[in-house]
Amino acid sequence: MAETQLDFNMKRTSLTYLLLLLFWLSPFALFAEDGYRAWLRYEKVSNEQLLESYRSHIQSVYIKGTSPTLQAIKSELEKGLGGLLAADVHFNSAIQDGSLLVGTADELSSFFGNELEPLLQKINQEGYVIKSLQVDGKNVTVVTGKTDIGVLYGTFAFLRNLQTHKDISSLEVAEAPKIENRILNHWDNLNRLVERGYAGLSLWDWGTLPDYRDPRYTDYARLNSSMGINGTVLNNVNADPRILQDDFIEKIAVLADIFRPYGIQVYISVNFQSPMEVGNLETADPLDPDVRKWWADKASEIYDRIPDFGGFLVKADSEGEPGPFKYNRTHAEGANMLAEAVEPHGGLLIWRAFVYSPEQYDRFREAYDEFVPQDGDFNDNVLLQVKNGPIDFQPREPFSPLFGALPNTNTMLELQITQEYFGFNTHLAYQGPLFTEALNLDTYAKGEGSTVANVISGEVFDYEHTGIAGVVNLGTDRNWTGHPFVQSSWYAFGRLAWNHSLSSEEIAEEWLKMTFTNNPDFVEPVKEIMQESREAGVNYRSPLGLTHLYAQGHHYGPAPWTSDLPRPDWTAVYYHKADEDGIGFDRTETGSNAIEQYNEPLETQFSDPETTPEDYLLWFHNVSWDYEMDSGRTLWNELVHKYYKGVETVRWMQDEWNSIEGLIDKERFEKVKALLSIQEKDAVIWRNSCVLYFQSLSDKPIPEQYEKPEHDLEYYKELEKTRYIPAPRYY
Ligand code: GCW
Repeated sequence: MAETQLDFNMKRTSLTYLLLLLFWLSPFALFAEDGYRAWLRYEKVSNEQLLESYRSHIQSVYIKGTSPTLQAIKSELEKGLGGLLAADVHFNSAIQDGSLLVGTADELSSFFGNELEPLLQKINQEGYVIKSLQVDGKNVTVVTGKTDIGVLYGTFAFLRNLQTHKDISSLEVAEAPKIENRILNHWDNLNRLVERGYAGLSLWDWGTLPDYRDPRYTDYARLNSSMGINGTVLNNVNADPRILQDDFIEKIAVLADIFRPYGIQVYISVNFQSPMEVGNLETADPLDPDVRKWWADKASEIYDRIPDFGGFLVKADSEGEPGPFKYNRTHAEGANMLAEAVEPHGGLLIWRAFVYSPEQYDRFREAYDEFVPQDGDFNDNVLLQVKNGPIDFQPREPFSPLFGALPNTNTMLELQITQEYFGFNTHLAYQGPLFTEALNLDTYAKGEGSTVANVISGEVFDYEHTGIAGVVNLGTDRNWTGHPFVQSSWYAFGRLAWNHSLSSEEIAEEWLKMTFTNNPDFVEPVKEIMQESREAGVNYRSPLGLTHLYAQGHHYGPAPWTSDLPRPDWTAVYYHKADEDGIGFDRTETGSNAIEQYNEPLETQFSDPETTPEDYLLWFHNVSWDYEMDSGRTLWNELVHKYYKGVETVRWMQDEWNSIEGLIDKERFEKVKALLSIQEKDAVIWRNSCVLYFQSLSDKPIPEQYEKPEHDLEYYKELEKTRYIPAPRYY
């Protein structure tokens, strides 16, 4: 009896296992996807023919070197090839047909002599070469570079070919980054709340560091390194001085150890007042010898623990953060003191140019007016970090005139990946088109072709150091970014930091293939959605050069009526200047004359509404509601048209997304679908709030063909006060 019972139990257990196995093999389980792997999913290549071809080209791996980076490469190849080819990866010490040779050019030179020289000459220390060639009559593929890190980047690039189903039979690639420092900025507070972060808590679990090394830190490094990101600023620019305490330095050192094999240097944001806050000094005056010594000692302490520490990032005399002004010192004096502290160790000092004060009549002018007179005053290891636009990461801005105006100051670009002004984690707003637009705008600093990208890569002026930064919101959400598509902006930033001549479209395509599927029935329509999504966001929020119509503080919904705040430059009316006659900020000679900050021919172009691109019209001009636009519509009708178009595009995005149902996993399909429906509702709120508010000033009708706003203006004003805002209060 007992035996029978046992038998039965065993059968039941086996049956349970069998059912479980069947479940895991079922499409539901196979497609289970939480987004954690992001674009490094390494799913088996779905096309059988291609799979066979890949298997024949990669039969084994010959890897030379044992450094931690080479070990990271080996483990990535195990994961990557193992997954993509659905086969065990054989590491061989002999070369055969179908060998993948991986190692630095020095290590591998015995195999190919000088054959790779012409390609190697095209790359720098971080670059890589991938080439199909013959060694001793065997067909092999080489992934190499001048350094281990170059080989790592090459490995990721090689895997990307497989992930995106490219032909790998005759590869010949030589790639190297043009920008030296490709850095993420985390606005993470030490209490783990992330300023403008919408994806959970900070990744850095300071409470369990340095003892616990969360495996997630390594995955973070892998994802970033796969794009060539080589630096990360761990904490918020609104910096807590405690980051410089010994206990934090220990914690940071562990993160640096984890990131090092992946070529990622750590930086921290520091508070200018630190010598007083954590150092017991009575002043933080940058010219005071004790203060200078304090910083120099602090830097030495850090470098003792972290020899490849990147340096400091500083937000000073900006939005209430302390800085040199209190001591009547200049930005350059403040920056140079810190630069001298890190200089003996090879560190960089990154000083932000995000400054504006309530006294200034036009916030647009301020950074230029403060920094241009100091061009040439900054030390060689200082980089000035400038946001792409003159105001603040708005859905569309002209470029900051600082780009192209600082021949003697290393100037780097700051972009925002986190969607502070694009609907947080609920709206789909791929930033690729914004980033490429920002990079490709021409400053005319040295004639045509002096694009922002060429300025920041040191091609226009001879900069000592170059850099690009992306403010990112990664958090503890399983998928890192909250909205699955914010991953695409993180990816776009990384890819453009490596190669700014890529198009947003090709990046979107690459990302979609790696993150979802290579199926063109999915990739094509969703790529279109991504490409349109930024413009949709501009249209339903602030078309034609309007800006900053946000509800204060959180920046989620609209409040174009805001007029009464402690600082005028935090109100919306400051930016749109609408009244019964017209709308827009006059930045020509009759107004703030900010356009004088641009080089010719831009100054002349922007001085006349007729020659100003309509996308920037209200950035530079106050025009009448009846002003005639290119379309033949009046400005009022065009404005209404754009607002309605923004909502229509979101509805079109919904339809397109619905059309791909069944082509990807249910989890992500359903999530994006639900988020698009939130976005549609929000877009309608934006449109109605703005159109009704501006109508209260223009006194013009909403043309017949458009659906009437559901509610009146008062309703939307009230909504601003009562609505739930989907973000943490970090302040
Ligand atoms: O746009 C503003 C943000 C602040 C941010 C600031 C900055 C970190 O609203 O949250 O502070 O920019 O860039 O310093």
